Amino acid sequence: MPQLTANHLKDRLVKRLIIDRGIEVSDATNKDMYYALSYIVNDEIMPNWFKTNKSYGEKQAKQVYYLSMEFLIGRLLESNLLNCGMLDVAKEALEELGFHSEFVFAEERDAGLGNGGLGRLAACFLDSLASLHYPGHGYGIRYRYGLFEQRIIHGNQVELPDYWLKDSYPWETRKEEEAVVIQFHGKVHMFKRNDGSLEFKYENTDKVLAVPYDIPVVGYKNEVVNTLRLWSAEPVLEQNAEAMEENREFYRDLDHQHSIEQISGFLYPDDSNYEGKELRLKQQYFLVSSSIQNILKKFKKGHRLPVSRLSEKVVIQINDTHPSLAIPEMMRILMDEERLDWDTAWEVTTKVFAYTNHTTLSEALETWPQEMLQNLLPRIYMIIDEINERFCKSIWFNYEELRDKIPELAIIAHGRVHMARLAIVGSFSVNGVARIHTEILKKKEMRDFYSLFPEKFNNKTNGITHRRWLLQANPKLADVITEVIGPQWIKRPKQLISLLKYSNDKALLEKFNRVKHENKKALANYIHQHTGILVDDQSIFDVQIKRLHEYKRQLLNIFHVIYLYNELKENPNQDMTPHTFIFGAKAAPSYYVAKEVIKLINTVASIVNYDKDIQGKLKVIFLENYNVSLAEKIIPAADISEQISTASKEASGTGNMKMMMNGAITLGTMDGANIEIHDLVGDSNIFIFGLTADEVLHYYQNGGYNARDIYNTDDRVKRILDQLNQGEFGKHDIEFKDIFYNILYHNDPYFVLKDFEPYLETHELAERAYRDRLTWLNMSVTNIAYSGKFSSDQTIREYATDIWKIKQV
Ligand code: 26W
Repeated sequence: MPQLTANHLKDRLVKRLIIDRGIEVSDATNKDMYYALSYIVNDEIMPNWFKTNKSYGEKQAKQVYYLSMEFLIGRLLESNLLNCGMLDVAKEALEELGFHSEFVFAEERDAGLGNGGLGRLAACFLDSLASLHYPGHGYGIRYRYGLFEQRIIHGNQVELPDYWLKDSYPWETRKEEEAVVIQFHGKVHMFKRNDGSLEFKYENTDKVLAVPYDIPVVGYKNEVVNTLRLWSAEPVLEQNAEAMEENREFYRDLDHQHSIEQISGFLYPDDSNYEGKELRLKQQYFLVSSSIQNILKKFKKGHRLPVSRLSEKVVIQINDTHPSLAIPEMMRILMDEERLDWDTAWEVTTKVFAYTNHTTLSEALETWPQEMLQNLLPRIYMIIDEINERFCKSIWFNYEELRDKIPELAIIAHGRVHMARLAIVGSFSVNGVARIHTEILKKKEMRDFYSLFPEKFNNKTNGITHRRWLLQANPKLADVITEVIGPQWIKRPKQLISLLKYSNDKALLEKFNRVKHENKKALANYIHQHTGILVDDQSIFDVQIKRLHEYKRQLLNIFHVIYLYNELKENPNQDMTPHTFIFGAKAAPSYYVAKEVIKLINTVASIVNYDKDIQGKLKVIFLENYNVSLAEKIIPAADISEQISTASKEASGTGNMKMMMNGAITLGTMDGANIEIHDLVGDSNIFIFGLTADEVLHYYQNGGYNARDIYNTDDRVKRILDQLNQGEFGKHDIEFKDIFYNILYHNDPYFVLKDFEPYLETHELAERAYRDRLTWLNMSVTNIAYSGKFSSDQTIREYATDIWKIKQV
């Protein structure tokens, strides 16, 4: 590609504005500019997209398909520019035309097609697949409404619909000619063929059309463009003139149409919380049926091989159990359409699927009511039933010692279909997302399955794309790094390790310090604009950003803030480094306790931020509508990264890695990937506190500890809980009583009180360390240096070699 210059790009923008929008630059808004630039970037992407697809075809490469109900991709213009190698030129061209690139990029609505960690991981993986030149694509749902938009009104979370497709979305291409039909309900008829084999026919099914919309996934400066294919549900257009004539029928049809479009209508906002809603089951089958049909169609078009050899060319990763119906769906097509017998179909299927588990929380486990599945997907249910029968029989005959355990292993048990069990039985690989998480799966949660299939289990510690989370989100830091160690780290992030050589170089540390401070100033500005609150950019920026969940313990964090506030009220002249606590978190709309915690954080903020007595030493900021774009603003400015889940509960975490890569120091428990961060940087570059996973699990086995003892003996704790109970933080004296009861009457199931004292002590250590600037900066650079290990490029290489057996092409 000839080198694109800013002048050249300016010309193209000017032309584009006239041709597409009929306006001159002087009349163009940021939005006009956003579209003009996006279409130009598309022009660059399209030929490479075509070329990539062609080369995969020619090379007959094995493909990996990542099936996920969520892809939290955020905005694409800036990352596409970056990956196309056009970002600097584009920024220059925009500035010269009188536009701020930041405002132009901000015109794009976040594609919030995910809840949190699982969806963002899928997005990072796509970026790495394309950047490493792997033939890998995503399949998901094109929800018309993404994750709700959060507003905070009088301290409470209010949810607004996220109609992200309101304006046209420049990155998608509708591929109507590749639409497929999905069938629900109906009756299954069984016939015997002449050769004695069985044939299944479906009657009176409800048909839905799945129409794909393709989004390009651009690799970093390598001319590779992979595909994220999102399915949209539409009515199948059968010309039924008679029905249309009758008005009543017409309206019935509108209803019908509406109920079909509902299937891709909205993303369920529950994170780690299973609800057995039929519409969600429909969504899952809609995703897997359209994707599997499409995968097989492509396989047959691209290869002369029989479908019995599918696993030589195709591997499918299922992102948690949500797409696990893909397993019986594959069996259905192989048997009912491709006419394979059961054993051959099963052999093919179990060589194609691999399953990733993302949580051990029992409330997240998917089990569908048997009748619901049977009624919605009769043929799929028959197949699951058969898989179950054969599986249970094989245990009965081959594993006598597990006979008693059959009810706990069976896929269908007590009237429910257990999706994790189906996923394990139907896959050749089962992986957890951090070392400790995989160990807990093997030793506890999936122990018996591990004894049955030890060879299936493996660990793949999560990762994050350093392109979005460092190069794009923190260009100043990226520049300093390149200045010091050269640009090789961009393609080989592990080379960040060379920074260690300079971690005592004062002049250099000063540069890192300056970058962090500039990022803090930028965030302080954002905070001021959006909340009206002035924060001190010299204060410690202490950040906890993630979904709101009891196990993540935002409550522990805010208890600490209340404690500091109480201390300062008693002794306003106390010597304390000014501290800004920053929160971002969405609660599932139906999660009452989580919403109470949001209210508490906002209430504490409204008291602390305006109290003159404490001389601005403490600020509490809750930033509303935490999403990918907001994360990109907050993370580069973080000093302390709060990763304080109850040990054993956070499968991995990925925000911990993002903040580490941006020079924040982790203050956290020995949980998830924090443990692996600790392994790398060592005791002196991380602040670890609290119960270990073993201790937590031990307490659970023995009925917990006594929370009341701590309430009765620790004055600081008593003070805080009484303040909640007596309404000191509320307009009404009942406010926050539920939090009080939850802790004392449910015996503090997440060990907030138990870990409180070590948490305070560790914060004191961190504050002391922060004052020693050189030591702190050294810690910060050490963290950046080791963070290359957590690039999703590394994770994807491990998936590719250990599980997928695919090659870079
Ligand atoms: C059906 C309801 C439901 C919805 C979402 C159940 C479970 C989920 C996800 C599995 C929750 C999730 O996002 N888990 C997070 O996955 C991240 C990526 O692996 C991990 O880093 C987080 O620790 C884990 O909580």
